[in-house]
Amino acid sequence: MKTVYTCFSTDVIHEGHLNIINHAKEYGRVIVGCLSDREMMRCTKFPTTTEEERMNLYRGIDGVDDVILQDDMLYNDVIELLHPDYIIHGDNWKTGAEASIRSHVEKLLNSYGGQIIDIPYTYNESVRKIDLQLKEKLSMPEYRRKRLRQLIEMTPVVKVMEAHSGLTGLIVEKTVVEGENGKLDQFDAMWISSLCDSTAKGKPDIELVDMTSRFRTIEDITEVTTKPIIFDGDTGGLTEHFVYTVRTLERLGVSAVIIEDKTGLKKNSLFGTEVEQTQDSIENFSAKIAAGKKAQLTDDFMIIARIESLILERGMEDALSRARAFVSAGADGIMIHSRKKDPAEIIEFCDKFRAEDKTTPIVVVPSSFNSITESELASHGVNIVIYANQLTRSAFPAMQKTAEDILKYHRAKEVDDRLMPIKEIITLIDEI
Ligand code: SPV
Ligand code: MG
Repeated sequence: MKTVYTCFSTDVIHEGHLNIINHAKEYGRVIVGCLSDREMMRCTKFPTTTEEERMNLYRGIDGVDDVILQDDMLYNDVIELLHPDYIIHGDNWKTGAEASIRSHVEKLLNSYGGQIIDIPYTYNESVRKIDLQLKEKLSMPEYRRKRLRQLIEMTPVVKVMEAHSGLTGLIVEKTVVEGENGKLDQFDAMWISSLCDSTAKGKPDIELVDMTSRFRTIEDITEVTTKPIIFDGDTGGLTEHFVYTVRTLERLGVSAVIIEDKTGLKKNSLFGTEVEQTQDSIENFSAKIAAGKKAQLTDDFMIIARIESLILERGMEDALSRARAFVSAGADGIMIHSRKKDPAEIIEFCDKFRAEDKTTPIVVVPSSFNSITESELASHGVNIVIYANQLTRSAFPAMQKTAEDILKYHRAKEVDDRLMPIKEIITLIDEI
């Protein structure tokens, strides 16, 4: 009897999946692979059920003979194990990001005479409805909120990109690339940067854009995306105000707020000691963290303490003693910041902190120390890497140059070849 294999990465079975199984049955014994959580969130969607729940779901489908776990989106593990005669898939993987997976699978199968069966992808009203339900489930506050904690558990390093509008949110949501290893990759979460949120409004990054406006930015983003959000809470403001901010962020489905141990008129950290900045006392800032933790209603939400000692040149010991104190006050994570090009002081902090604290998540923002890779940072105990401002910094020069050139040439023809075609811009946004 021949073996037919298909890989599912879905939390809900619809007509399309049943169609695949019905076709598969005609070719032999049907084995369904359940794509592991780790791989599913890299190449399709974040799972809303556990691997075990999904495996049980697939086992219950009529015509399925066996279900196994597939822990490699490129199918290397299952092909080596099963040498299936056929791999069956909807023909939607012939285009888009998954096309590279298909051609990899085809090569593997060719090496021993296996074959791909592409069947027409089923897309009708009921499939569309289920897709929407899944999307809704992923984007609802209660699901989105807890996802950062899940990601910290599930992935070696959580990759976060800044977003400051619906459009930049969509870029973080949808950008998928094929990495050097042939696997697909995407960002895990979004950072709502005070710098970029302020800059988009033409305002300085000094806590001038008020919380109501910052919450509006969050809502613009949550309306069109599903990925979890880390909010840049600046200093958190007065403790009496911060507790309300925590409640609102939780309600909006934000996963974490990062507050920095500065006080008074905060300026962006990348100014370092070129501008006057006051660091908050350990006592005050610990009290702010403790009040925030006490105010929060869910167990999912995280309050992450950001330490400015290295930025303000107060030394490593100061940074470490603050980290200890803030964790004792209830902080769910520590963000250590630096504006040096060399990552040495960040690495030293991470190594020393990890030597005494094995579990509290460490967050870094490698804007200045940008030569170090995510995996190098992870090897020093970093859990979350935030790319805090790169979308804004790449968009600005492009827009400025276009404006200058139109002024220069008194027409738009000269800039046309660097513009997104009109056809693409009008179809960029999905209609509901
Ligand atoms: C931000 O993105 O607003 C930050 C990070 O706070 S930094 O600009 O590096 O201070
Ligand atoms: Mg900021």
